[in-house]
Amino acid sequence: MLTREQVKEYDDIGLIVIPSLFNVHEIEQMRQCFDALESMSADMEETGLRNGSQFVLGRKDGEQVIKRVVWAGGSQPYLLSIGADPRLTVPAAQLLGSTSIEQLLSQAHFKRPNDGVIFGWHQDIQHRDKGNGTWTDVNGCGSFVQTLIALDDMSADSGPLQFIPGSGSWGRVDFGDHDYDLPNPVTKIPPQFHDAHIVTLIAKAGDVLMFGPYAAHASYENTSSMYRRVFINGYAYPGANNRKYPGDGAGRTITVDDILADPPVTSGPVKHT
Ligand SMILES: O=C(O)CCC(=O)C(=O)O
Repeated sequence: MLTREQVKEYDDIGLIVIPSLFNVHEIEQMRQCFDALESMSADMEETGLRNGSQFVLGRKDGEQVIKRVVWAGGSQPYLLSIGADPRLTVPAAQLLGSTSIEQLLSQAHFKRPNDGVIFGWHQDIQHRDKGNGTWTDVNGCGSFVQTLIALDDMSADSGPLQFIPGSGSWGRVDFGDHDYDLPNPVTKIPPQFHDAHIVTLIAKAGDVLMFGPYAAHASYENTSSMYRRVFINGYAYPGANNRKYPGDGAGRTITVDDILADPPVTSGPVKHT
């Protein structure tokens, strides 16, 4: 469970960092799953579904770029078990105010050195609520919690997450269309956004960041010589999402009482050819 102070920090600032939530062995297992995903993508020519995970691919200088793997747990049971782990799901349930939560995201970001992958300024609500009734804010607090596990140290030059403290209480603002490939920091500047307020989050492998759907954040190219991998698990209040996410089993319901009674059994990475 999160402490009262952590919940207050989440409410006031919009983001909390929980240091060393996963240990070295677990991080190594997650990295091996990422290696397996990378191998699976090697002969893929274009974006598509493979073994239950959706690979979003691009190209830079003739080389394949993995922009993200959506529902990475679809092909990697260990990642799926991490998505049900009480260290993520209990705080998510607490922040959402429901013992039953829907897991929408199990997403792998690789950010290989100089691969051009960026995530321009946005709020996650832009990706949840696509209009036309795709999203309902059932709990009145945005109904979504994002968790991000650092699999590598996030340093100033490895494309770390940047964030605006206090943005969690902005509600939805307009950053314009969020195009992952655009090099410009913001496509539209909402009045609340000021460069001077940006903080860069330096994290260690094993640390976890948690934030809500209105937290304004971005991250830029990894110009270091090391990978900057993060594993993202996102949870919604039941009934908030009205859209089908790609990947086998995406949108599963997790009941925290069940998880605490019977914690997930973890297995190793799966290499699909
Ligand atoms: O991998 C990153 O730095 C981007 C994370 C992000 O934009 C998100 O979790 O919504």
